[in-house]
Amino acid sequence: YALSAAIPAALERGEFYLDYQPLTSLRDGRVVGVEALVRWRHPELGVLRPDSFIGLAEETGLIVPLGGWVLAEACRQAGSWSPAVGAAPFVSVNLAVRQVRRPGLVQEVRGLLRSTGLPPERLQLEITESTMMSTAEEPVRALRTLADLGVRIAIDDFGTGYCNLAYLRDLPVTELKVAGQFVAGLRAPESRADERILASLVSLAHALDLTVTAEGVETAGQADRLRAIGCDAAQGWHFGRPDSAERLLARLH
Ligand code: G
Ligand code: G
Ligand code: MN
Ligand code: NA
Repeated sequence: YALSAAIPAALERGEFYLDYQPLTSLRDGRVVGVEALVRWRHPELGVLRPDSFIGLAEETGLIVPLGGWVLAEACRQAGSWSPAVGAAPFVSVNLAVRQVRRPGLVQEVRGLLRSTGLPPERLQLEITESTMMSTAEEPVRALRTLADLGVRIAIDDFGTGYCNLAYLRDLPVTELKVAGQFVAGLRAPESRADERILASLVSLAHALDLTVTAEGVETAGQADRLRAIGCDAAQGWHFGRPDSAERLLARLH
């Protein structure tokens, strides 16, 4: 708790920053999007990964100001990315359940799109299955309003939570991000189950007009299998580790 209590001062001192990990098209190898991943440059503890403070921030409610900063910073940076070759990538931002439940979410996002000039189609919001499950009518309306504006809505870590398929029907989802644990199984020749689960998820998603991004893709072999299955995009060490916006953009140019 000492760590999370330090979040407000750390926000004021500018100790948080964003790295970005590419989402790469399996069809043409283009970087179609980037996921924003927050880091904390802590003055005594060094650079902290999100798993060491996001959980605490969610418990204490400090995820609201921290997540708000992440959203604003991601929109600000992405708004400045001019298309290098073809379209500039969209930026994908993780939203905690408390951020989705907050009444002001639509206004916040609208304001950020206006002030940064980021087109709505270049913002993707990632929510988890558990966020969907615990989300009441009001937040669902907010997500629908955002989707109507053109903002993309992705379900993160799909397949690992309480996956109630009715939510795919009722929520304005545009993309499924399939959890890396299914992709890890593609390495083992005997793991036919993972490959069949992935192929079925891709069929389900495409039948519902959703795109599928596979997470945790670490090898060319996994990428080949995913391409054969019809998966749209991939994210993982094989395509690029999380890195600064500057280095990622330099790679794109
Ligand atoms: O950066 P890393 O690859 O260690 O990410 C670890 C986890 O932290 C991921 O599951 C990611 O979803 C989560 N995470 C990273 N940045 C954010 C953020 O800004 N907000 C929320 N809610 N979660 C984040
Ligand atoms: O939001 P999410 O929890 O999906 O965040 C992605 C997390 O997965 C981050 O912690 C990121 O560092 C991690 N990650 C990204 N690519 C890979 C990969 O290829 N393999 C593994 N094991 N982890 C990855
Ligand atoms: Mn994510
Ligand atoms: Na994920």
